[in-house]
Parts: sequence; structure tokens; C-alpha cells
Amino acid sequence: MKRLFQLSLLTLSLLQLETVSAHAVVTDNSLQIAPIHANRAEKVELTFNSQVELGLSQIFLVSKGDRHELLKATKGEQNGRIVVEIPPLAPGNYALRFKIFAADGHLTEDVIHFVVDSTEGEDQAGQEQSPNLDRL
Ligand SMILES: [Cu+2]
Repeated sequence: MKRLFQLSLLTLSLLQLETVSAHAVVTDNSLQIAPIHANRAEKVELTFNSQVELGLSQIFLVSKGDRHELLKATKGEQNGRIVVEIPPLAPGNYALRFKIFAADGHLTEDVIHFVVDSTEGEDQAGQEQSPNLDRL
């Protein structure tokens, strides 16, 4: 019984070690809940599983023809969060390509694809109104 306890302690400390030395991987991004509207400056928040060295990281907007544009990014309110400033965009397909330095000095590259829709705000307005209509 005692041995089992020691074994689980060992496993626990190994798991913690793994978490501390993990590279910065995106675990969440605000595009999933808040799509980018056309022709409007927007912000996208990226959440990483570890602290990020913002000064050594680069985030690019990739648009048609593989055009890369370096974007401005600032620290979010919580550790591991980055707020990326998106310039006003015409409707179309885009991607965020980022090279992120984790606090452990490891570099991670990743791409998030997203679509800027031309139907500006119409869908959202409809969704917000329907609950009120039900009540009436
Ligand atoms: Cu690492």
C-alpha cells in the first residue's frame, strides 16, 4: 500500500515536470466564439498552455496569394494569453500564422484558418432577437 502511494507520488511529480517544460501550444482562441466582421478592426485572443515570450514571438496575417503581414500583439490579462490586433479586412479566407516562443525557450509554429463573412451582422441580430419574439 505504501509502495503504491510512493508510485503515485512519483507519477504526479513527473506529470508536473511535463507541464512545466511543455512548449507553448494554443489551447483556445476567440475566433471560435467571436468571428471577425468585415471592414472593422478586431482583436483575437489566443490562449496558450504556457507563458509566452511576446518579444520573441511573431504573429502574421496570411491573406490571398500567401501575403504575410506582421501583426501587433499584446499580453492578455492572464498568463499565457495574447491579444492580436486584426486590421479591417475584406470578406474572404485568411489565416493567422504564428511563431511562439514559450518561457522554456522552445519555438512552436502553428496556423489558424478563419473566414471573414460578407453577411455583416445579419445572422447575429436574428439570433439575438428570436428569444424576445418567443416571449411576446
Ligand atoms: Cu518546450
